[in-house]
Order: sequence, then structure tokens, then C-alpha cells
Amino acid sequence: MKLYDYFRSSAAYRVRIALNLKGLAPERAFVPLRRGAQRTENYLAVNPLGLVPSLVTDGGEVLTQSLAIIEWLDETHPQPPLLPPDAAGRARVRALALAIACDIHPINNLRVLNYLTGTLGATEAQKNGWYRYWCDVGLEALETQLAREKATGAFCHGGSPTIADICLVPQLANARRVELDLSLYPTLLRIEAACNALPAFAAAAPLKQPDAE
Ligand SMILES: N[C@@H](CCC(=O)N[C@@H](CS)C(=O)NCC(=O)O)C(=O)O
Repeated sequence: MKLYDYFRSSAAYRVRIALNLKGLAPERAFVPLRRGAQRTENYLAVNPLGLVPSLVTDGGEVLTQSLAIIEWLDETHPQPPLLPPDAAGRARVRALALAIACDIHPINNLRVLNYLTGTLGATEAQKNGWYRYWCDVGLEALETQLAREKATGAFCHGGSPTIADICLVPQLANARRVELDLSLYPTLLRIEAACNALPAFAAAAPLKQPDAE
């Protein structure tokens, strides 16, 4: 397998965590987003979305979209499972993951931020304000949900990590980069600490990657 990766990409960070949890270490190709490598002919031939991650499977298929990749990994390498055994649990975990992957992350993506500053003429301060605002809106809702629901355990769902935790940890790393006040989210911080105590999460952190700048 081959993972197209970038140290600071939180979507790729999700896949790195899942691969580590499954004990898999594919070949890696780095796509330096800050230098526009995602829009080169070579990379667009792999993934026409021009986004990382992409995973080339042993069979040569190119998989895109971090959550689709992670669910594929979970189906093809079932241990340890990244989704609960019951349908209601799976719906809850997917909803938590999608709250991050669909509602927080995309509007703070590099190309959106570049459009704000480049096309719309927003200042750096306005851009960072946008980022912090949408991150806060999403994380506040997650904190409320996780703090009040009985299904929350040491991790987002019970006592072992799922795709919800896999999305949460990279999103909190992004929030720190824009200096969001995370003390407002004690449940999220508690779960993040439980995750980062696991080598699979710790080893996937952006600054531990070979392409970290
Ligand atoms: N929904 C996609 C999002 C992928 C994505 O947005 N990747 C970002 C990095 S986290 C990217 O490649 N950005 C490049 C750009 O915005 O030009 C997924 O989950 O894989």
C-alpha cells in the first residue's frame, strides 16, 4: 500500500492513526500542500480532488476521502475494530466523526482559507477569526454532546478508540494552531489525552512525520 500524506493535513493524520491502530505501515509519498503539490499534474492523476490523503491499495485501487479509507481499512483489517458492534453505536460514532469531517474541517481547509485571503481580500486576522469561529461552533457542540451522553467513556464511545476519536485528535491539533482556547472543552481534552497516551495516536502526530517542517 502507498499513502499520499502531508504532515500537517488533519485528514491524512486521521488515516495515519487508523493505519497505526491496525499495525500497518504502507509506503508513503509526501504532498507538500503549502507548495501547491496537490494541484500538480502528477498528483491530480492519482486523485482528481487535489486533496490528501489518498491510499493506493495492494490491489492498485486508489482510495480517497479519509473516512472512506478508514472504513475500508476497518473492513479489510478488522482488528482492532474502529466502529462499535451495534448499529446504534455505529450511527453515534459516525455522527461524531462526521460532525468534524463534514461540518468543521472543510470550511477551514487550505483552499477555502486561500480563497478568503486571495479572492475576497480578507486579512490574516480575519482569516484566523473565521477559522476560530467555525472551529469553536463545532467543538462547543461536540463538548456538550460528549459530556452529557452515557455512551461516552474514556474515549468518545466507550473504552476503546473509534473513528470519532480518530477525527477528534487531529481537529484539536488544528485548533491549537490557531490558538483556540481549548480549556472550554474539558471532555474533549480528557479524551484527547487518553488517545495520545496510545502509541498509535502519538506516532501519527504531525511533528513526528518525516516531512515535518
Ligand atoms: N474530505 C476530505 C478532505 C481532504 C482535505 O481537505 N485535505 C486537505 C488537507 S487536511 C487538503 O488536501 N487540502 C489541500 C487544499 O486545500 O488545497 C477527506 O476527509 O479526506
